[in-house]
Amino acid sequence: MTTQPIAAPATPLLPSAVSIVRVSGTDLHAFLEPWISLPEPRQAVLRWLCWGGYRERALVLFFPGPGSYTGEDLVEFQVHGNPLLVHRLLEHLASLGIRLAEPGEFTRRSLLNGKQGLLEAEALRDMIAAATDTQLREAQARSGGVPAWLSAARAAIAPWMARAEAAVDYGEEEGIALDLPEMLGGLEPLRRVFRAEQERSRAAGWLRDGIRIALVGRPNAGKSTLFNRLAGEDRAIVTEIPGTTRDVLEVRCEWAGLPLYLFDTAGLRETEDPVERLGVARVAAVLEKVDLILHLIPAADPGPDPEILERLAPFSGKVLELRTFGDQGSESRGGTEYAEKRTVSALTGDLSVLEESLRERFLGGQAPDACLGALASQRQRELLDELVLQLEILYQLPDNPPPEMPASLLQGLWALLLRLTGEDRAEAALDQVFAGFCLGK
Ligand SMILES: Nc1nc2c(ncn2[C@@H]2O[C@H](COP(=O)(O)OP(=O)(O)O)[C@@H](O)[C@H]2O)c(=O)[nH]1
Ligand SMILES: [Mg+2]
Repeated sequence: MTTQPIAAPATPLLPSAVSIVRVSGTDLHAFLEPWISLPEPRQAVLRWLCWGGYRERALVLFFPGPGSYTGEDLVEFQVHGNPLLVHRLLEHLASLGIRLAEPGEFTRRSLLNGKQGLLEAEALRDMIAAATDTQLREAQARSGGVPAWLSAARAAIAPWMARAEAAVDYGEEEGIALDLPEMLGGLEPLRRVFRAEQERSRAAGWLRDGIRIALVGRPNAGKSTLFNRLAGEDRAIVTEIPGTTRDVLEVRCEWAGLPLYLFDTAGLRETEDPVERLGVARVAAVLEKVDLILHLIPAADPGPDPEILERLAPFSGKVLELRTFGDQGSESRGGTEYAEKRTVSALTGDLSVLEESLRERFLGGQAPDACLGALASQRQRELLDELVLQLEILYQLPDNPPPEMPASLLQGLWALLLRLTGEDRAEAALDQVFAGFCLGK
């Protein structure tokens, strides 16, 4: 297939040592040779690039298709890292008939040319976007493409699909029937694998996307101290003066292997101070959007503040109460049974109870590493959920159904498997995936 050649900066447009401009197309000689002679394949060669009054000495590489990243001819210009120079070079390439690429278009071409699959492309996109160590490792764990369990699922479903279709086409005259109980027995291991992977992918989704957590509680409950402790840096001001934190502070960090977005909030209380009041109002918007609300209650308090409980009531499903000041003696902690539950100390860093609770809630009790390699993006998780649903419907079929019923359900499963790996070439799905890419990848 002939395509119009594309070009894009592969490096950020910032003053830097080197900028790379990449060009991909089915026959780049035709477009570039009138201007420069291309070097031998896969050799870095210095060339003077001259156009419109500019004179740039660049390193040029040529990767002929199909053995290139995109599967097409690929040329890389390594020029001095001046953003204006890169713009001028791209303009010149445009005058040669090489247009600016869309975000992700290089990878999209590599996909269409069979150089990589959609799952690999998604892993690549997520790897580039990863901001914490766990996110980086999570994305890298998916870089191998189609996981073994998915290939096994296809191998398990294919023969049943063939038999179901034969039963539909020839059943009556040839006496071919589909033995439903036998099939359901045969697919039972797959059913277990799907469910296990669904669990793992829920957890992997949190690792990929990060967990948004708001810290709330009465003034001086230790919110900012915990915020700083989890973030590993002194971001929020901590004093013993109630009402110190007035705005919502946000930090992105990784703690206990979990990528977190933390929101430190103003203490939730009625206040006359107009600035503090605005801070309290902002908390409401944060509570809406977070995945978890950590309600901090000093262990010496007799219990949670009723006014705060009332404010948190609409979010009760995502509130976790934590007792703070766990380092202080149990007498000063009120000595009640309530005070002993879920106690942490931000001062000493004894936060094991919090770590355990987060793992329980978001990773199904597993360690972050146990979730690596599972399907993780929203697109992948939604398709996996649908796979599980579809397979369950097979198990709900009445006895001796007409063969069309299992046959169409199996075809549905098959279509979902193809959509997951992008082999159905559905443009809408590709658009969704590649919208998240940066220019030049
Ligand atoms: N002993 C002890 N003091 C703490 C702990 N957490 C916070 N503090 C102290 O309590 C006071 C209020 O803490 P701060 O984090 O500003 O509370 P906030 O108003 O909820 O943000 C400060 O003097 C902190 O040093 C803790 O776990 N143990
Ligand atoms: Mg504070």
